[in-house]
This record gives sequence, C-alpha cells and structure tokens, in this order.
Amino acid sequence: MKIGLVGFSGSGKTTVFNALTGLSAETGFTAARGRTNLGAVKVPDARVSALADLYHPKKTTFAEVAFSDVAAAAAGAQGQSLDEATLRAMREVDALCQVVRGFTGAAGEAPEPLSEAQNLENEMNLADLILIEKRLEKLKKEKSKSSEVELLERLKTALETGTPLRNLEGVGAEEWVALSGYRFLTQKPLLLVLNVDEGNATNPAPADLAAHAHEAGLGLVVLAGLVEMDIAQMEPEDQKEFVASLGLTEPAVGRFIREAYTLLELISFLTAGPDECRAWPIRRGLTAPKAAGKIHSDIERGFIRAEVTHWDELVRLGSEAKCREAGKLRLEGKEYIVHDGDVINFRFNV
Ligand SMILES: Nc1nc2c(ncn2[C@@H]2O[C@H](COP(=O)(O)OP(=O)(O)OP(=O)(O)O)[C@@H](O)[C@H]2O)c(=O)[nH]1
Ligand SMILES: [Mg+2]
Repeated sequence: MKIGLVGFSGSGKTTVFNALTGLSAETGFTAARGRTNLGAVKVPDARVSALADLYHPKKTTFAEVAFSDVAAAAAGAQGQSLDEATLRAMREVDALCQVVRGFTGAAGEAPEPLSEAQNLENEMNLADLILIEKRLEKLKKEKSKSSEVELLERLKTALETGTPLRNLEGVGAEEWVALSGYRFLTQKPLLLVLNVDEGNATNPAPADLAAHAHEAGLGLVVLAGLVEMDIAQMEPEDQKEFVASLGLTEPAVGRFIREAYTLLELISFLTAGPDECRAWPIRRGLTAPKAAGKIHSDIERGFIRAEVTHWDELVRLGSEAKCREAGKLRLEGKEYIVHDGDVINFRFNV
C-alpha cells in the first residue's frame, strides 16, 4: 500500500513523514523544494511474530506501507494550489493523507485546521472537475455517445455540488472499473493528520474537525509530529518509557497504520511454514482465489482449495497436524471469503 502525504506548505508533512518512517529528511523552510521523500515501514503484526516463533522460518515478512512526501500545496488563489507535478504524484498513490497544521505557525499564525482541511479538499475536487471537463470536451468533439459521457456527466454534477467522488452513490462497481484510469483524487481514501504540539498530543481533535471527518467519511489521527520524530529515532526500550511519560500508549505510527487499514478496509491473511511466515494485506471481502492471486496469479488460476486455520488456533495447538486432529483445519472452496488472521495453505494446479 502506498500513501501520499499532502498538505499546505509548513503543515509538517516532512516532519510527519520522518515520524512515521523513522527517516531524517530535511524539514523547515530551507528544505530543498520539490524534492520527493520516499520511505516505507513494516506493519507491526504480533500474529506474524507468533507464527515465526512457531516455525523459525528462513524468512519473516511483514506487510509494508510505503510513504511519499511529495505534495506541497501553496496557499494561493483557488485552483492554483496544486501544480502538475504534485497532481501526478497524488494520482499515483492508493490513499492520501493530508497533514493539517494544529500548532502555532512560525510567524505566530493561529492554527485553523478545519478550514485548512476543507481548502485542500476543495482543491482536489477542482482538480478532478477540470480533468473531467477536459475529457468531456474531447469526447463531445468526437461526437462520442459512449456511456462514458453519461457517466462523466454524473461525476461532474457531484463535484460541482461539492461531493467528493468517494461519497458518490449510485455508481456501480463495473462503472468504477471503467473509470479507474482517471485515478481521481477525490475517489481515493483520505486520512487527515492533525499535527499538534507536544502539549496537545493526548487531546482529542477539535470538535468541528472531528465532525467534518465523520460526516465526510475521512480518517482522523492526532499526532505530535516533532516529538514523534524523536520517538521514531529511539531504541525500543527508551521509546516505551518516553512514550509513557507523554501520556501515550504507543508511538503514533501504530495508530496511524491501524486507522489507514480501517479506512482502506484492509485485512491480512497469513502464510506460515519453515521457509517463510508472512502477512498479506488484502481488501476485506475477497474470495480465496482472489486472495491467492496476491501471492501469484498462477495460484489464482489453478486454485483447487484452501486449507485454512486461524492463527491463534495454530499457535495454541502448535502445528498444522494438531489443528487437523482437533478439527481446526478447514478445507474451503473458491467461494470462501477470507477472514483477518486466517492462515492459508493454497492447493493449486500448475
Ligand atoms: N511547533 C511545532 N512546529 C512544528 C511541528 N511540526 C513541524 N513543525 C515545524 O514546522 C516547520 C515546517 O515543517 P515541515 O515538516 O518542513 O513542513 P512541510 O509541510 O514538509 O513543509 P514544505 O515541505 O515546505 O511543504 C519546521 O520548522 C518544523 O520544525 C509541530 O508539531 N509543532
Ligand atoms: Mg516538506
């Protein structure tokens, strides 16, 4: 999964990037403009660790979230905040995370998180609208009567009335597939990060921002970017102590990833054995063959059945054979919907 950090200049995107990835990209106004920071974090997963303790595999593989810190939006006239390069970078990611300034700015500016969040959301609406209008113009010139015209007109109406595409109802799954090439910004899941000072690290988000996130179906995480950046650099033992002294229970990255998984409706199934123990993130609701396709398309194509145990049963009973004896190893067919925490062995024809 790839998440793009966006937001107005000075909101703390690079600071949050460092806090999440543990890297040390340059922050502040002297930082090289236009430079893209890329990084990835392993998704902490106690289930993978427990399976690795059982199998002592050659390789243990956690899921990964990749972050890109690319998009500095400039405060300015409406429709001019996002340049072409920024828009391109934003279209590439699976989900967007807008960093919103929740601390007093360098020149003493009070934070205005709600309007800041809404400003950028409007810019994204506008970017999608412009894309649609250009495409419609072209299709109409070609006198196209395709269903695409009708569909784009519906999207256009929604955006004109301020509805981001992710909240548009009545567009079917197949229609979305037909539109996937556009990579609309307002269709991507959006997670707001309110970047606050240390003193506000344990306070909830302002009620108006929280209400907006709730109504618009956005994720919301409050974190103290500067201090989390330090936390990300510490050894695990010091980290624990320091995090507790701030009144927090864990570094922000854990909360952030959980919120992102919920927003993206991601779950993980697991594979386990002496070669590798691994977590595979998938969208909730996938059938066993589709899930198998994440490992390799051959396994999806030649799918015969899935042998499924739940990770805690496997860890509790200690082996696949014991699970089989205890009736905890199920054989599932191609209609089976994969659950979070399933340990799966796929049988397939090559
Ligand atoms: N007081 C305070 N300052 C912060 C916080 N987060 C970031 N800053 C400061 O705000 C300035 C801008 O932070 P950056 O992380 O560089 O912001 P950015 O969004 O990446 O900025 P651009 O790359 O210019 O778009 C830096 O001087 C940071 O140290 C915070 O939580 N509290
Ligand atoms: Mg930056």
